[in-house]
Amino acid sequence: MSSTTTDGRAGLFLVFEGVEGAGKTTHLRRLSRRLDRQGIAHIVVREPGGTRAGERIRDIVLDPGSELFPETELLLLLAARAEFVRRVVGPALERGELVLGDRYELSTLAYQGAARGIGIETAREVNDFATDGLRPDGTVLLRIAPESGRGRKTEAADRMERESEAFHDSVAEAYDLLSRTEPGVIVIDSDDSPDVVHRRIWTSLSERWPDRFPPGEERE
Ligand code: T5A
Repeated sequence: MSSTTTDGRAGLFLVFEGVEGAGKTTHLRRLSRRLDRQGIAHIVVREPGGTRAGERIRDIVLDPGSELFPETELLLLLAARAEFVRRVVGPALERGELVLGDRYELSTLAYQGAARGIGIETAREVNDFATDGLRPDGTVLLRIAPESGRGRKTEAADRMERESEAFHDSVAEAYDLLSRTEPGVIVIDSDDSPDVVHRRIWTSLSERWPDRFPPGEERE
């Protein structure tokens, strides 16, 4: 069964957000495995990336050797997003698919708008131009203290992860603010075991979209 969202599209676009190491990738994978087991069609996409050009832009933005002004970083990320919404997300939603995204506009508002100092409203305006106003139906914000999230990471730090503690604190503060001011943000406490956090996520999603996330316990 496909649900029709408030703006009439057949698909459903849900985005996972949070600071570094909040568990977005971990929980999207787990959600995807559970949806597969239940035979519920979906795609998982990540940003920056998701298209050939977008993956190349991702390499530039995350390369510790790249020197970028905040404006350059914003425009690169949104160039990637312009491709991503037109080639991937928009067509998938038109086909009625469930699209699960690893980061989207809240990342831009928090990282570039707030932490880089461009301004949330300026970042939003450029974002709206890039996306033609395409909004997610819901955003799952995995909340964890930035130092705890960073403490979970084991791989070499990329360009964003190498930023100062103050930068990452500012990202976290912006997410907190946006969780109160932006529509459709579902805050999930992520500082718990993966099993507990997964149950929280599934329960929240099944309360809102039971046809895509059937209520009940997880069965392996
Ligand atoms: N960016 C992106 C912008 O600045 N502006 C934008 O507009 C966009 C779209 C993307 C970077 O780009 C920036 C933000 C980012 O800095 P990325 O590599 O995609 O770079 O970075 P992240 O999305 O932050 O990915 P991370 O891997 O850092 O974080 P995740 O996905 O939240 O965390 P995850 O799932 O990989 O987990 C990290 C570790 O923690 C463990 C996992 O096993 C893993 O080892 N873990 C847990 N451990 C204990 N308990 C739990 N509950 C755990 N959950 C996960």
